[in-house]
Parts: sequence; structure tokens; C-alpha cells
Amino acid sequence: MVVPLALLPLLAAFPAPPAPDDDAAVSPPPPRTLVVETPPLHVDRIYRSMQGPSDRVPVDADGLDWVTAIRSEVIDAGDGARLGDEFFCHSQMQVGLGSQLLVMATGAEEIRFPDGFGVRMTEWTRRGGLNFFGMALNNHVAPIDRHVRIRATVEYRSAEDVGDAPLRELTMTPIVMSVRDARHRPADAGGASDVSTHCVLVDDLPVHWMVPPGKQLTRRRIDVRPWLTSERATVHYVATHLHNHGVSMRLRDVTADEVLWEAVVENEPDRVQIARIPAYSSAEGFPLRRDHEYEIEARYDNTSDRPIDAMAMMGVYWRPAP
Ligand SMILES: [Cu+2]
Repeated sequence: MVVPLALLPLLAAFPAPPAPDDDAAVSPPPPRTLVVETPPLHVDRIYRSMQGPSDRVPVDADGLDWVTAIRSEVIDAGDGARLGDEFFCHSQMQVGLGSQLLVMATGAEEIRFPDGFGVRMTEWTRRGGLNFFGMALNNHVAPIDRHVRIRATVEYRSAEDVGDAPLRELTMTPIVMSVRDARHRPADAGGASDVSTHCVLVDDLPVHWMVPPGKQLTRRRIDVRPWLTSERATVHYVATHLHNHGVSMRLRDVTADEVLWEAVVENEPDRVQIARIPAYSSAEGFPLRRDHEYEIEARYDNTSDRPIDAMAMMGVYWRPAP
């Protein structure tokens, strides 16, 4: 995992000459690895998104200062064998029961920041209260009686590892689609005819709603001013969360009339199951500005004959622009 596969042929073809001492002194050591696992979770029936068994475990790691990559997977609690990602709902590194620092979900099980970037954990590691939370899922297999764990493999560097050249620090902000309660829809709701503004909510939550059979488009204006601490910021990584039947989610700069990122879901060929939701990852990044307006759009296509549940979220990792 440490050496990108694409580089292996190059390394084989051009063996590196012995490094002079100067180079050896400045090249960073490879990342350290930490494995964290939830307690066993009992999967005993079909669980839809956000309804599976879940648990959290304290994360205690000396030197966990900069996270550069993290991957989640579901394993059998007995023999440790890996289960398919269709059993993975979501997981996160969080502070206590609150602030999410890193979020992974179905189809976006791995976060790997561009070289030189990371999420700084020092404060939370020192204070304690850092947790790893994981939730299982089961859309397909019944009957079932299995105990599983959600495992995270974290790649990180300590403050000593990075020395005088700290990584470029990223902060995660969730940008979340929300809809209105269909029961409170006024007779003349107005708005664009292609956009669903009022939906049947799950558990009365505006961020978790039902999609009737057919296509559905939701759209929401985003105000970045409450959380963007500088006039300009740059986004270097975006992880997107959608449920099965999700088609795509995009972030648009309304002021500049520009789509900044659109994640298009890749499904498994033979069943309704998200295989992958591509992440945005770039050392150059795209800009966010306090004086611009933004919107998110989520597309679902419910090809079944009954309502399905939906969410749409982008975990946006950004840093203030100089
Ligand atoms: Cu969800």
C-alpha cells in the first residue's frame, strides 16, 4: 500500500542509486500504521443505511499527529476474514460523540490525501476523547447471523517525523443535503419543477429522506460563511456519501457558474449496490470564497417499485488560502 502500484515498474527498471547522506536526512520516513477495530457488531438481518449495528472505540496512539490516509473495512469478528464492502455503512474518527474529523462511507472506504497534506490530530490525541465509530450494513444477505467488526487502518506521522516541514493542514466540513418535510408542503410550494424540495423524512430528519420510484433531484444553497474562516480557501479532497440508487452529487459555485466537483456513483453490475464513489483529490485544489454562493445537487434513480431511503453529503477537506 505504501508504494503506489504505478511506480513499481519504474522502481524495478531504475534501481535507486545509494542516497547521499544529505538526502537521507531530509526524506521523510514512511508513514506509521495504526489499526483500530470496533467491538463485535451482530448482523442478524437486513439493515438499511444508517440503521445497522454500530459501536465506537477510543483511539489511543502515541504520535498520532498527522493522518495522511485511512481505510475502513468490515471483518469477521471470529476469524478476521474480510467481508465485502456491501456490509460497510459508514465510519468516522470523531471527538467524543461530536466533531467528525474524518468520515468514510459505502463506496468511499478509503481517504488518501494528496502528498504533503494531512489532518492534524495532535490536540485531540493529547486531550483524549478521540473515538473511532463504525456502523455495519446489510442490504442483501438474509437469513444471516454474523458478528463483524469495522476496522480502520490509519497511516499517520508524528510531529517528530515531520520535523520542521509540517504537512499542509486540512479541516473537514460536512456539506449536507437537507429537504423539507412533505407534510408541511404548502399548496403553492413553487420552485423549479424538476427539484424535489419536500420529501417524506426518515426519523423526522431533514438529512435522511425517502425517494419514490423514479428519478429525483434535490438541490440546496450552501452558505460557506459560517465555517470558512478566511476570505478564500482551497479544497484538496472531497469524499461523497450517497445511499444505494444514488446517481451523483455535485458542488457548484453559483456566482462563478462553475461545477467544482461532481462525484458519479459506480455501481456493481449485477445488483443494486454501490461499488465506488470517486473522491476528489488534488494538491492544487479548487477555491471556495466567502463572497461566492454555492449549491449542492443530488441525483437519485430509484429503479425499484417502492420508496428507498436517501442521504447526500460531501466531506470537504479544505485549508485557508494564503
Ligand atoms: Cu447515510
